[in-house]
Amino acid sequence: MITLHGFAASNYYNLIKHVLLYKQLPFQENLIYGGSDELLAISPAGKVPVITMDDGFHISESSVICDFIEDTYPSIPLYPENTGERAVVRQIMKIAELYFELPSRRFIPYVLLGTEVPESTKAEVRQVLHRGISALNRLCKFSPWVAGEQLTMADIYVYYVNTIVSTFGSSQLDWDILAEVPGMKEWNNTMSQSAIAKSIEADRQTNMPEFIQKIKAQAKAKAAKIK
Ligand SMILES: N[C@@H](CCC(=O)N[C@@H](CS)C(=O)NCC(=O)O)C(=O)O
Repeated sequence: MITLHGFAASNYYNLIKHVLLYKQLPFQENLIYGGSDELLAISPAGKVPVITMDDGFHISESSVICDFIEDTYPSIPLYPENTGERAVVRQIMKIAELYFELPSRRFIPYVLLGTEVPESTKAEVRQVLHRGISALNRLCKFSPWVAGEQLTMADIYVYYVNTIVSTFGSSQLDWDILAEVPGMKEWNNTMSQSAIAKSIEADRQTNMPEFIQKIKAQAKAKAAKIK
């Protein structure tokens, strides 16, 4: 059976969990947080999610895990058959990661430590997000799914990216970023209504207090070391 390592407060973890559930693959969850030797032993960058296969093979990096799952378990496909169309799905995922997810994540350390985000950081983030908005405007179809008629990996990927983008867009930039891509809010709402997305959201909310406690304890330990 596949083991999915990580924690439910992580949107990256949740996107892989959504893929496994969508493809109806049996898996077990192993609760593990960042910064542990146990995690470094299976994830070169010490990041979650990671999956472990029955034969002890470990793989990390969400988009790589998505491809690996699809290649290993092609039934209930999440990529189109046509190679060009597959590439477009991956292009949407990459653009969402680079120009939506990663800039939005720059706010996380400030929010967790309860400190003000410098205006210069906000300006840099805004600039990258503008690039993401204009790229996704060109690429996303919402007819009815992100890449067209078939629900693909890009739908699952962008949906979990958007959890971070919309949270920090509104709290840090006072900006409804999803509204900048016509059709995205309606599609996002459809995605949130699926039984899989709802169960993952319930698990996220359950894990959030423990995750925040963990991060605060890690920050305290770091500060004590510096002293
Ligand atoms: N590039 C990685 C990023 C994953 C990532 O940032 N995971 C976060 C949780 S959402 C993490 O492991 N943080 C722990 C740490 O940085 O120590 C991916 O695509 O999977």
